[in-house]
Amino acid sequence: MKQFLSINDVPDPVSLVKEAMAIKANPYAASHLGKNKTLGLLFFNASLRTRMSTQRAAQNLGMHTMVLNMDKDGWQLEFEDGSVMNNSSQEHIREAAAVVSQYCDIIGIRTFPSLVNREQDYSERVINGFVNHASVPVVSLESATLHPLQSLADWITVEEHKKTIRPKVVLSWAPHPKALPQAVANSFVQWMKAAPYELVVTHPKGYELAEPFSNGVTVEYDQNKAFEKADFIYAKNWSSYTDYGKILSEDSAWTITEEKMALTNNAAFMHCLPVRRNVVVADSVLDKGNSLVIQQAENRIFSAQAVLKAILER
Ligand code: AN0
Ligand code: CP
Repeated sequence: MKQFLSINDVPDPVSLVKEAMAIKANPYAASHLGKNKTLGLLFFNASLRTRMSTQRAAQNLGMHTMVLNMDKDGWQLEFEDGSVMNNSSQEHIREAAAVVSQYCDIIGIRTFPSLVNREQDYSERVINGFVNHASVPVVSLESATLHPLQSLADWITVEEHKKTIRPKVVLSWAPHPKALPQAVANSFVQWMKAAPYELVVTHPKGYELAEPFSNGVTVEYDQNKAFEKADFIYAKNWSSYTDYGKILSEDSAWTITEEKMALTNNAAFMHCLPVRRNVVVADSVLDKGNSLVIQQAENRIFSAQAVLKAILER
């Protein structure tokens, strides 16, 4: 694998899921592969899981890691070519990406969207800036539009817990007081389309996801109807793509409650975390036996490890 920005960088996603599950069963089998290799993790935004699970994955492969919180400790980057840098930005992406490439063998980038400038966000200005100017592979730790390490972990989790050959997986929008990226939802849809599952997406009108992620996906605007016969409920809030970055609804009728879960085929509950309790999902759903949120977070190690291993072996 040359880089990991989306599922499009994965030649065979089904095999990658199998590989991640094999790594989970035997996590130290390749503990010398990363000897004398360094993974640099650059965070432009907050993170708990990605930060820790990706470092753990690197350690399991014998790699060193360096973490830089770009938002607090880095220089403010400029992305425009030819710009006269007499304003707030202090360092150009051209130097920054080239320099980090001298210290690291793989670079991970977390960068959220502005949720103001749709064109700029969907052009993936920040992560593509690193791809274009780094001389080593780049891994997405959640970019403006996608969160592929999360989606891979989610697929592993469904595969581990499915009770039928072709389970029904429902991605449900849920309310949230702050505008959030579409990245987790976009990415989940993109990966689940490649999985041998039935996928249904449910959200209020106005929350349609961007093409090409959403094309061909079944959208059911009635959440109760979508939940019928569901085996997995994956909850996530996202802000509007069409009315870009806006919160169009905070309707608590969309909160995932035990009453909602009772409409399903005894479905497991999933969320990428962090989650706002009793806004996105009721305590009782999170604290019940069929919540898989901790298992998803655990699987973030093996999703990252499978990706780093494939890049080291390239
Ligand atoms: C982020 C998001 O929704 O993209 C990160 C999720 C992994 N969530 C929040 O900022 C709460
Ligand atoms: N799910 C996830 O990516 O969590 P963090 O934002 O804490 O890394």
